[in-house]
Amino acid sequence: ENNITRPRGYKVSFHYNSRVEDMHFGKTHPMKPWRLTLTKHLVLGFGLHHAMDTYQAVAAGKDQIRAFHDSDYVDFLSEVAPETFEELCKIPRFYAHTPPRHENDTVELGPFNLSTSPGADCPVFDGMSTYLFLYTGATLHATQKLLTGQSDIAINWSGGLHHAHKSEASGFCYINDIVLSILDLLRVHARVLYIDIDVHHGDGVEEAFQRQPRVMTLSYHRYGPYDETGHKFFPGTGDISDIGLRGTVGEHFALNVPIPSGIDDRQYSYLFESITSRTIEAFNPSCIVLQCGADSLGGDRLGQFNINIKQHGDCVSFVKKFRLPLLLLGGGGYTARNVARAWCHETALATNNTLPDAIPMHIVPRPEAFSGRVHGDGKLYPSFQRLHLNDCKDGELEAMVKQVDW
Ligand code: ZL4
Ligand code: CA
Ligand code: ZN
Repeated sequence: ENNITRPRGYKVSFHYNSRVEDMHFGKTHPMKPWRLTLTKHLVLGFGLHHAMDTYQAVAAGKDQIRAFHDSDYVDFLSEVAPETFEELCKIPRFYAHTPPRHENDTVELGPFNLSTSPGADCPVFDGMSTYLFLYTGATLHATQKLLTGQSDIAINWSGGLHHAHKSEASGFCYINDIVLSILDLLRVHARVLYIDIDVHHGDGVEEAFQRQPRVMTLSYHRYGPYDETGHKFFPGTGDISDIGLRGTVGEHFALNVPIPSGIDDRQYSYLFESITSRTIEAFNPSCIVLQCGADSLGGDRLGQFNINIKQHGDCVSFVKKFRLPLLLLGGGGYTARNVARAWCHETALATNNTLPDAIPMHIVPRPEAFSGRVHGDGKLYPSFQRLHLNDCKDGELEAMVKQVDW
């Protein structure tokens, strides 16, 4: 099928459960689990599943999640639903975690920064617990495959939720599957390197390991002075001077690469390759976790970078060349068709396959098979015929990226 072959001399595993696709965060919320449906269909359509061991993820257990998260927070996440939210809010041990109200808050925030208001970053939605425990389960199983040596590269595009804190949801992230994975890796590996190419700062992972010299966190992200609306780009942290907690043994084991809007392929590649290679040389990790947030692509609904799928994938190839056990995770990505193209391309890179630019017609699912199916906001998404891997052309997107400052 389509000349897809298994890689020689190493093994790749793919961890996923299609039930995450049924979820929606709310009418116009930018996070669309539907992008994972698109990704899955491209991966299967190209026959890339023949090049990997594929595993259906099972939900993580509450105790596994307590390895990092607050016990009450885990209970709340496992019990919460739109119908139970109000009652749960009244329980004292949960109520105690409600953040103080800010006078210009547009949304009412409940315990742990969760909310049923439509404008919330972290809404409570139908099937939310299922979604959270599944993406976490997929990451933890992927981690297990790396630890046992059954996989050399393990992939979970539904994971990579880097903003979640110990007892607080943040920026569309509820459970920090990355922190949980690294905690498992630390049982066997002396040093773990975490690299984050999502357009946002990987603050949750950095914070969790700010005192830990055995984990080095390296995030590339949009960062800069206030924009014209008076806001900083989310989450507003990750300055170049931020290098881990001062005065602790963790100092110098965090690195941040703040980047202005509009960065192009050439500039990104220069930064990524010089800094990443120097970091690997100096830190000498025995395994790597790479968060591949696709909101760093040009034309992203939330991102402000201008890099192409080719360059995004080149970051994966560059890290892969070091031949260390590698966990590939998803993350952000808000222009669904580009997210799917990028992660499918990166699945091909991981398995040493090259995909044709255009999707051959015979593997394109018939569009009528999808019409009429409503995904959350009621809009029909573009059909697969438009998913060409070379759609995101160099320079073409410049006009879409606002040159705000710098
Ligand atoms: C939305 O349209 O900057 C949420 C969030 C909901 C539905 C309709 C409500 C309209 C954009 C974002 C009002 C929306 C106001 N709806 C949202 C300070 C903010 C408070 C919330 O890729 N308002 C917060 C989080 C970032 C903020 C980015 C990236 C995750 C990751 C890993 C997280 N939060 C201002 C915004 C919409 C919405 C439209 C939104 N939220 C854009 N950026 C944010 O790094 C997965
Ligand atoms: Ca980042
Ligand atoms: Zn992001």
